[in-house]
Formats: sequence, C-alpha cells, structure tokens
Amino acid sequence: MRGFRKIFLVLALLLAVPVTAVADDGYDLWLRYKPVEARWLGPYRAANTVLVTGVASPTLDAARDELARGLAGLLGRPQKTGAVADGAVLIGTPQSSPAIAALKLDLKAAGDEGYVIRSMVVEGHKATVIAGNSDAGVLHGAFAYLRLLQTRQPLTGLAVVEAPKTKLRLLDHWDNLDRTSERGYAGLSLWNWSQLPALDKRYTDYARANASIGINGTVLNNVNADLRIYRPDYLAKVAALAGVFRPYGIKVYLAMLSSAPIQIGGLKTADPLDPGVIAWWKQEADTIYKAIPDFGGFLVKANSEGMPGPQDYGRTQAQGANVMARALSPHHGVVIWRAFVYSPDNREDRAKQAYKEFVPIDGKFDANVLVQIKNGPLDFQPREPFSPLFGALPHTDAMMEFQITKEYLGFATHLAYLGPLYEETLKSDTYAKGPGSTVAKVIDGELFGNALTGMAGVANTGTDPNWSGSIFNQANWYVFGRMAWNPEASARTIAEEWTKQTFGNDPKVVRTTVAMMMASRQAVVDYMTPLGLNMIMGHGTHYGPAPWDNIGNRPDWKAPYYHHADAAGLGFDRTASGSDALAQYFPPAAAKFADKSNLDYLLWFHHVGWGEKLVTGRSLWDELVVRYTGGVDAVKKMRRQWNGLKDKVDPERFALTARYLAIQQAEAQWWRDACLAYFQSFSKMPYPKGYKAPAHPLAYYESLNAGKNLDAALASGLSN
Ligand code: GCV
Repeated sequence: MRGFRKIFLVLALLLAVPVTAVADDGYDLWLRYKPVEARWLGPYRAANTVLVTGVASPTLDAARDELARGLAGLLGRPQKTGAVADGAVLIGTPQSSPAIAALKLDLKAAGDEGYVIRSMVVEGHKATVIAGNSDAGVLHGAFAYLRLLQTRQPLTGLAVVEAPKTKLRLLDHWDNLDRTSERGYAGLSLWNWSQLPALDKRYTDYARANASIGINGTVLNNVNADLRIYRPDYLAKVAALAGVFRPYGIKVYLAMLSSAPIQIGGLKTADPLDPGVIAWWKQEADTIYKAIPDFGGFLVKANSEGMPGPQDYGRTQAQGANVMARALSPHHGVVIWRAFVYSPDNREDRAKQAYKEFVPIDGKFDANVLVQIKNGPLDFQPREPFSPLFGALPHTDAMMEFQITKEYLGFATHLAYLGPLYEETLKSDTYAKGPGSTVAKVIDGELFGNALTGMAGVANTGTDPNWSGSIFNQANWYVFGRMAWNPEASARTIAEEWTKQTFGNDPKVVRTTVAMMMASRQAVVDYMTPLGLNMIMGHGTHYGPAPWDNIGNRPDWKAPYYHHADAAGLGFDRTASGSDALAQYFPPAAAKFADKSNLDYLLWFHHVGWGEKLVTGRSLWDELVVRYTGGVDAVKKMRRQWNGLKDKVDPERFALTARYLAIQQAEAQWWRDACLAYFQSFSKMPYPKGYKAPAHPLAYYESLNAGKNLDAALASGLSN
C-alpha cells in the first residue's frame, strides 16, 4: 500500500499533476516533509549541504535518519553525510561529537532531554549545530529543526534553547488485550498482541511521531487492567515494544491493579500493609525489570468504578500506592496513582469526592509516586472548571490527566481542536500561593518545587490509516505533546505549527484551518453542553444527547443528577446553599466561579431560574436557545470554510473531513433540537423570536435507528 502510494506520487509528479490532487490517507501525520516552494529551496539547500555525526548510538542514528529523511523530502535530493563544510548540520552531544565538544557550548539550559540549535562557525565553516546533553535531547532537537523547515523559518542566526518543563510526558492507552480500546474511535489498538514480539513498522512510526513532540512514555494497557499482561509471554511482547521505543527516548509503563497479589500472586489478601503482600510486590517488580530494565512504572486506578483498591482493606490511597512504589524504587520506577476516585453512592456531590479523598493524605506519598488528576472534577467534559485538587496538594507530586480521545466531544467525526481546552485549564489560576498560581505552574513543579512532574493524555491512536480517526484529531495528539513539553504554550501557535506541517504553508490554508480549529471546541460546548451543563450525553456510550437519561450503567449517576432541571430552573447548586463544592477552591478562584456573569460555568455552580436575566440581558431560557443555535451555526461556518479549501487540500483528506463536518452539522442539530425540546418541557417558556422549533426533534436519531443509511439520516438531520 505504502510502496504503491510512492509509485503513484512519482507518476503524478511526472505528469505535473498538482500535489493537492494526490490522494493522501494521512498516515504520515505532521511528519510529511513535502518539497518546499522554489523560493525556499536555495537558502534551505545551502544551509543543509551535509550532515555531520559523531559516535553512533541507536538514538543518534534515529536523529540522523530522521534528518536524512526529512531533508531529502523537503529539499528534493538525497541528503549527504560527511565532514564539516559550509552549510553543514552537526548533531550530537559533547560526548558523541568531538567537533561539538570543541565548541564548549553552554548546554545547561537544555537539561536532560532538551537541545540547542545554533548557527555557528565551526572549523572555519558556517554551520548549524544541534546539540544536547543526552542523545534523546539531540533527537528532540532534530525534530525541532525539521519543524523549522516545515514551517518555513529562516535558518540563519539560529539561537534556540529548549527544555521540557515537565518530566513525564505520557500517552495513556486504554487498550485491551483483545485489541479493543476503551473510548477509542480510531480502529483497533496498535498493539498486535497475537503477533508480538514480531514487530510492525507502525511501532517505529508511532515512536517517531511521539518523539517529534517530546512524549517520553507510553502506558500500553487500559487502566481497567487485564493482568494477563504480566504473564511471562506478555512481558516478552511488552519488552519487544520497549525495544522499539527505547531509541526514541520513550519508556514503557503498564497499568496495574491493587488486587494483583491475589489475582496473579495467588495470595489471600492484597492488603498493602501485609508482609506477604509487600514481599510479593518486590518480587513482581524484579520479574518485570528482568524483562524490561528501563520499565517506567505502574499506572493505577483504584477504588473507582468497581476497581479494587486499598479502601477494601481500610487503607488509604497513599498506603496503596506506597507498597508498589517501594518495590519499584530500587529500579527507579514510579507509581502514577489516579485521583479519579468516587463512590457509587451519589449522596455526596461527585465533583467533591476526589478532593475529600486526597487532601487529607497530602504529603503521605513516597517520593516516587505521582498523583494523576483529571483536568476537571468530573470526567473530560467539553468544558469543566479545573479540578480543585490542583493547588490543594502542596506536598504531593501532582500530574495532569487530559483526554485526547474525544469520549464526550463527538468521537472521531466531530471537529474539536482540544488546544483551547488544555490551555484554558493550564492557564486557570488556582490562587494556591496568591495570583499567578496557575495549574501549569502546579504541574510543572514551579509552584511547589516538585521533583517529579508530568502530564498524561488518554491516547486517540488506533489502526486507522490516519491513526486518530480523523485528520483533525491528529492535531489533538500533537497539541497534547507540545503542551506537555511546555504547559504555557499557546494553543493558537501550536495550531498554526500543526497546520503548516499537515496541510502546507499556503496562507489561505493556514488562516482558514487555524480559524476553524480555534473556534471548534467552543462550538462543541455550545451545541452539546452550553453555559456549564455537563454529563448529558447518551447512555454508556457518551455519544449524542440524552439529558433525560442514564450516564453509564450506574443507576445513581443519571443525567438529571448533573443538570437538576425542574420547573423553577436549571443547573447544579454548588454554592453554600447547595453542595458547596465551591469551598474546595481558594477564595479568589471560588469567587470567579461564583460570579454569575461567568457564563462558561454558570450551570456548573448554580441552579438558575428559567426567567432569570443573565449578564447578556437575556433570560436563561433564551440564552440557552441562543447558545445551542450558535453552536450549530458555528459548525455550518466550519463547513463553508472547509469547502473553500477544496482546491488546496488533497482529495482524500479533503473528502474525509468534508464528510465528517456534514455528520457534525447533522449531529449538532440533533443535540440542539433534542436538548431544547427536553429543557423546554421544564421551562414551559416560548422559544425566542427567530427560532423555529423543529416539529420532530429526534428525526436524525430515529432515522438512523430505523436502519436508514447515513446519507438519508443526514438529510433528515440537515433539513432544518
Ligand atoms: C477507563 C470514565 C470513562 C471510562 C474510564 C474512566 C476512567 O468513566 O467513561 O471509560 O475507564 O472514566 O478514567 O477510569
């Protein structure tokens, strides 16, 4: 297939067919390395005459190979390697390259995994130096250098110094051993367990993509873990993957369960304080490290959604984590303990439960434990306030968990660039140590001086040719990696960077695509869960509107629990007159959320009367209609914008995206119509002027259920 594409490309070039006419399945992600425009060719070729390497290592070879591949693609000629000359690009560390050692570069700011890229005179020649303190740093520098070319930056006067602000930058795969993926919408799991330890080229391309954005770890299996993965035959498979990822600076981690001493150890208890259990964890760690000497550590979901945990023995989450941590510590492994803990009993506001569980045990975790906190207090909603745990654990290494896969934001088809969601959370001020105590500063360790820091993203990769279910979903993988590297980075800048690498540097393409991306997440918020609504998605699927229905299979956590619609109004009172979840925030942050003019969180924190006048001058009911309608209009606009790029994007990626946008529009209308019809049954207020309520709000859904094909269903959904 790939070879065939190459032949096709050559033929197309020979026939002088414009590049945009060549079909492209998106496999190459943002590492496309397409030929640069004529005006860049001269200066770029002059600055890249020869690659100069030093003593080889698997990682430095990967850096060299990537540069050779990238420069050959971009500059349309094979890339030479050799000795220093004018236009040379030198890569290495002071240890691997005598030429770089001789430059006596100050590499302190590059840290363990960063790099410098400098234009310099080397041995009398004008050259570019890509150097780091470690081979992984050099590899990251090589990708950064290629990014400069892919985004058409000048290659003169370069003085770049970069180091990641967080230590652990991980993808969490919720992948099962049967290759299904919990909340995965991009095909099967990438890990072909029945064929491993035999390797697939795709594993290397996965590692390349991750290294290009600085990701340095991957948790291979679902947090709802199947412990067969710890069998010797599976560990050999895991070791094979670790071997592919190692040269790319990526460590392998595995999800673990607290009950493992019973489930796979054959013990009678998994009590973390039991001497037999303590000994078993040590022995299990030794076994794992024999197979994978640089194993990263465990990710654990405990006492949540039916998972076992230390509470089963009357122990704290810290005691549960520490028993594992002490077994991993001699091997330099870590335990990542999730704060996603809530009980099946809904008498306590779910949004308050994790805080109540973890704040009392702040400071009780061993040095090699990180507590991984979802960005919001509930569960990856289109918009949530930041979790009050950020800032509330000054003596604990707190790590961010974002979701990249769009469990609650329309799966593969809806275009929702998550950069603004990540940025909004990271820029939120916790006020833990006064103004400026942002979530970013909590998780990069600046605020509390943490030794361990990190950010994890629930992966959206799968066996789909384009890896992520849609072309635009690739941007979410990309922005996650870039923000894990620098939690203070700008979502817009990253969108621009991604677009240029993915769709090219044509200003109209960049302008249009970035505008679509930057508006897309708010559009989803508006047509799904405006004004702070949340958890009104369908059944256990989390797809489509179902404000009337049950979320998941837990009877006590129904959608009406979250929105509290009644004859008087709508929204969850989390002020002092309600659950007082507000009190878990530092007072200035609480005051911002309490402010009713902060419409983004209005119904998250308040039960508001249907007729109550909002800061916009409209009643809540009218505002709700305006928001739902605005969300749909925003999708219509994205479709128009995308259609304007028809002659500028290759037909395959264009058509896929156009089709998905049509589905998105139909489903946005489905959301609007279904939610408004439902909420109006409470508000009993007339629709505002100009809004025509559909006679049949569930037409799209029902036509799909009636077995109509998608086009027919779309037609019914698009009819108004
Ligand atoms: C992996 C939500 C999801 C579950 C997920 C869970 C978690 O409830 O719907 O699929 O389980 O979060 O984060 O553990």
